Amino acid sequence: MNLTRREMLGSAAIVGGWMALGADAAFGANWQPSGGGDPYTLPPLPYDYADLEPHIDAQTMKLHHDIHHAGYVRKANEALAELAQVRVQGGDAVSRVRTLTDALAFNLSGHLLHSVFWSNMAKNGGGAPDPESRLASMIKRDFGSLAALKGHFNAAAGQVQGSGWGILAYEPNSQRLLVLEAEKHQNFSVWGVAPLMVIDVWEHAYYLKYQNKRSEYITAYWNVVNWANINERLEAAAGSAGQA
Ligand code: MN3
Repeated sequence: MNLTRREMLGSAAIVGGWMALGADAAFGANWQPSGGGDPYTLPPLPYDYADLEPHIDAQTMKLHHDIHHAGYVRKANEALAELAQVRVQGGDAVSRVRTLTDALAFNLSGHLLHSVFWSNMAKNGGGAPDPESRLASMIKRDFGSLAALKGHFNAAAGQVQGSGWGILAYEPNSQRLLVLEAEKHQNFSVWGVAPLMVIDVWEHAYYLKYQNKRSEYITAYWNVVNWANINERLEAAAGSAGQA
């Protein structure tokens, strides 16, 4: 996936707390409208269900992608369609805007984060970022070391109350990396950031294999991290800014 600054700036969507810094750049090529039909489509996994074994099991990957992620895509499309109906109907129907906007934020944020999540992982992943990469130098500058980032990220993901995400994001105003967490898919988000590396800590992401041991799942995640993808996302989001 080659992402350019132009593509990144090509569209900015503001959705439920996420400003997508360029749709393709932040979320991959398949999340956005493709002409006719539904605005959002489920991106295929970039690998086979079993490719992340033994760290993430094939059954979890299949259910997670084919059922859970697909559900967010479908419901985001439904929310948009219902909002369009409300605009036409007017009158009492307008009272549904708050509920539908909430549904749009939740489901579209879920779609976007899952799209990032799949691409953040790879068969034979793990290790560390290329030491020559912008990602490696920004991690060192903003966190001190990769180990410090991992400790911070693990804590954020581990401490999410209930269902949510751990997130490494690029914040364009300060041109820095931030570790964030999200409850559900959208709460605690920060305007304007580009999610670079995310981990889903909803129980559906790990319970079949790890049961209640979320921390073991988070530890295992580092064995499948696709650092090249994360650096690519950073390059697309940061462009010529913030050269570390
Ligand atoms: Mn999920």
